[in-house]
Amino acid sequence: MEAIAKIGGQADLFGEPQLPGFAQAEQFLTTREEQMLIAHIAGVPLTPFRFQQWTGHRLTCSFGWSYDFENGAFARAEPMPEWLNSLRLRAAYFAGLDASELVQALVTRYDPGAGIGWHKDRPVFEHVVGISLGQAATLRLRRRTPTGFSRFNAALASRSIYHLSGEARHDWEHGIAAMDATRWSITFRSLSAKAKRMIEQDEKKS
Ligand SMILES: O=C(O)CCC(=O)C(=O)O
Repeated sequence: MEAIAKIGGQADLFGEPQLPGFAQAEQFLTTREEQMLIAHIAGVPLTPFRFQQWTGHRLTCSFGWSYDFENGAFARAEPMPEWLNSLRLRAAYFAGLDASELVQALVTRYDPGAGIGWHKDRPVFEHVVGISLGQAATLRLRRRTPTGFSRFNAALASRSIYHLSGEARHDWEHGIAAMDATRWSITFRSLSAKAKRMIEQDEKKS
């Protein structure tokens, strides 16, 4: 499985990502695998994403670890279900990671009209590896400059995968505009050094 680094739908023939830390590949899943994953997600207890007083239109469920945007709590969550095991292995291979590092999986359903606003992932997480199902979307990335923003748009075809790390993950914000048909995503995350230290300290105390 050779990953071709792409951005904005343009293949980079030299395999170098045009935005450092961003890589993606299309046709990561077959149509049958996509349908099976969507069927599994139908059995997941998804709940509306909540941020303080605000309820988002997208529905989510965390496995492994969860970050609660209402109170900032970072805690262990339900273990990853078995049906995510082989996907996690393949996602880790794509990202050049060991599967054991991808300890969190966030399953998200975006119904028509739902998207995700500009953000950087929480500092407790490090690598982000996302798989897209259903409606195609555009991952928008932006970084503040002295005069405004630098921007990149990356097409997220259904059944494709992307990896955010380093500069793309830490220095750039990302978001997805609202879509007019349902999209699902499964994002795997590793923990940051900071989170690992926090967990170690907590375990020593208990
Ligand atoms: O749905 C996606 O692929 C992106 C999700 C995302 O940015 C997030 O959960 O922080």
